Formats: sequence, structure tokens, C-alpha cells
Amino acid sequence: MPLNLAIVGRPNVGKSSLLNKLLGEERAIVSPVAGTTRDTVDTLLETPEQAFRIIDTAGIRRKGKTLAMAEKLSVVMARKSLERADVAIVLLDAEQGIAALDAAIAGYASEAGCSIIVALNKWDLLEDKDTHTGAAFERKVREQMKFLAWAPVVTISALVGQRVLKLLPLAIRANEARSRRIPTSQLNQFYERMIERSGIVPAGSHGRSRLHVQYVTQTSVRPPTFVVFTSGGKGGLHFSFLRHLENRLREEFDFFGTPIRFVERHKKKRLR
Ligand SMILES: Nc1nc2c(ncn2[C@@H]2O[C@H](COP(=O)(O)OP(=O)(O)OP(=O)(O)O)[C@@H](O)[C@H]2O)c(=O)[nH]1
Ligand SMILES: [Mg+2]
Repeated sequence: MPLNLAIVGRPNVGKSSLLNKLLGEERAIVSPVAGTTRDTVDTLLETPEQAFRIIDTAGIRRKGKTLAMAEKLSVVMARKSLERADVAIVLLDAEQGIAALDAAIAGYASEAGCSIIVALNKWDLLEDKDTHTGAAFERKVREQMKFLAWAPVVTISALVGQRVLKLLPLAIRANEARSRRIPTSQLNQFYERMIERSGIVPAGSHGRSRLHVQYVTQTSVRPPTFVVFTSGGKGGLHFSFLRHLENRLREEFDFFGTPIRFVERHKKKRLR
């Protein structure tokens, strides 16, 4: 089964250039496949490690359209590509900076449950780069897309090919993470250890609460989804507790580049 890899981003960020560079640099079998909609053209790329079906989100010809219209349409197109994607490369333009539209597209990718790799393209256009420039840009991305703290950020140039080959191994790893299933027994051992080490106990969002986590189980993959069974007091785990749980889960089980979801099931009475 090929890994469905969507390249999304606002108009002119370099989506088609990246596709072409990937196909050109990778010594691989390349063949076009008809997209399921008229708006996209898929390409099959077979590498020794993995087959990819790359979805290049079709550009919007600007003729007779305002920039605002083209931008709105680009979001619609991106959402269509994302519906079929396992992993999304969210492409940004390093020269133009990060716009609200970029954050919107990234938000849809995450909502769609795709694994995400953020690629800052046109890195070749930045002058006077030093060893700190990359980190400074990454900070900006993190600030403006707080919901993507878990996504790797790579600086690339689709034009000259700088670091584009780093994207495929990252996509493979992010796809594996998206499909990872942790057995309940292992999860609960992990949970016990987490509570023991951190001393952090489950807090409710309704002030003082006797909320108790009975157990955690993973109910689905793509993306990994966990049900947290709670009892006692009032349901509603505090977001900071869930964030802590999420971060520890990511560390422990290498949930790299993938969104993780939580559902709480609450029982009023605490079981003994
Ligand atoms: N300097 C530089 N220019 C780039 C790079 N990537 C793309 N470009 C240029 O940016 C312009 C847009 O590139 P495309 O690949 O067509 O962008 P796109 O995202 O596919 O655009 P649409 O399909 O219209 O949404 C072209 O002129 C490219 O040559 C890059 O890494 N560096
Ligand atoms: Mg294009």
C-alpha cells in the first residue's frame, strides 16, 4: 500500500516544484496516476523503502480571480487533498513569512488526522543566514502554529533541492507513528510510572475534584486515539493534565509527527 503524501500550501509556495524535485532526485520509478478528483494529479513514486502516492494540490489559475478568491480556493483544494492523505507536507514560504492562511491550512491537516511535516521552502532566497536563522524561523512557526508543537520543521529549497530528500524518511516515520497501536497492558504500566515519577495526579477542569483515572486504552489508529476512563467527582479532565499525558506518551512511544486524540469516558461512582 503506497503512503498517501499530500503537498499542501497557499498559492505559489512551491508545491509543484517540490513534487518535481522529489521525483527528479529520487532514483525511483515514477508514474502518474489519475487523481480521484479533477483538481489533483497523483504521482506514484516507488523507492526501495516505501511506495508513495504523492498528491500535489492543484494550483489555481489566477485569471479573472482576485487574490482573495485564489487564496480561499486554495484552502478548499488543500482540504480535498488532505481527505486522502496519511501524511501532509505543509509547505511555507520562508521569504514571505507565515500567514494566517498557512495556519488555516495546517489546522485542517491536523483536523483531518494527518501526520504533518512542516517545510519552510525557498530557503535559498534568504540572505545572510547564519547558524541561528533556522532556529529563529522554527520558533516563529511554533509561535504561530501552537497546535503543531509535535510536527517536525525542516528548511528546504525545492528549487535547488536542498534537504528535499530528508522529507521522505520523515514522512515514513510519521506514518508509522500514525498507525502505532499500544496494547492496553503496556499503556497502563506506562501510566502508573508516569504518575509515580511526576507526582502529577489527574485534575478536573471544575476546580477541586476527586477525579480518578481508572485506565487508558487505545481505541484506534490513524490517528492514534486514546480513551481515558475516569470516575469520581465530575468528569472533565483538565487540559493541562491531558497535555502532560500527551507529551509523555509521545516520548515513550515515539508518536512522531502525528496528532493524538483523547476521549474521556466518565463514570460518576468511583469503582473500588
Ligand atoms: N527561489 C526559489 N524559488 C522557488 C522555490 N520553490 C519554488 N520556487 C518558485 O516559486 C514559484 C511557484 O512555484 P510552484 O512550484 O509553481 O508553486 P505552487 O505552490 O505549485 O503554486 P500553485 O500551484 O500555483 O499553488 C515558481 O516561480 C518557482 O520557481 C525555492 O525553493 N526557491
Ligand atoms: Mg502547483
